[in-house]
Amino acid sequence: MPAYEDPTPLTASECFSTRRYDFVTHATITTGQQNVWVPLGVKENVVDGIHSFGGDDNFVSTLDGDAQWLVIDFGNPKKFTQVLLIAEASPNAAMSLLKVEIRIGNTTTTTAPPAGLEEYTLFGKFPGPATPNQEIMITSNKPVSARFLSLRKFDHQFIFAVGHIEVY
Ligand SMILES: [Ca+2]
Repeated sequence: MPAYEDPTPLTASECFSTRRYDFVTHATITTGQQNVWVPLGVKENVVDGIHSFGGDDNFVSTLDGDAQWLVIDFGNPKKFTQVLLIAEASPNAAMSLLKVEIRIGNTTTTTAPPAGLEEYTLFGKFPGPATPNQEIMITSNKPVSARFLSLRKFDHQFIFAVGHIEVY
């Protein structure tokens, strides 16, 4: 078998998909402190455009309440109506994803997160608790335009973990 070669305009075929473009893919992400006991729980897991529904495909924070947030920067304002959250695969999802607020904004906050996230407009809430790999779709009643999307967890009895986020 020949080794893989990247397609050229002459060898590639066009591919059409009805899948909507997810604005989170390859966006920039900032989070509270990652949990050192979960070395694979890096924030980049949330914005790589892939979700395996496996145990290692999450961002995982520390137990510290000040670490239980994330901000996604799309680079420029995007218009969307839906935010999809996917909980971690473990039964711990019941403790790692609940009492979450999603907020949106168009500038960086003047006060550092997580407190500064109050400056953003509320998009929706997920009271939880989540079930393993639960797909949580939060829909706005009208399209919004925002460059920044934040998540903040308000129950700090356990770590904050989120497997995946998509925005349409
Ligand atoms: Ca991922």
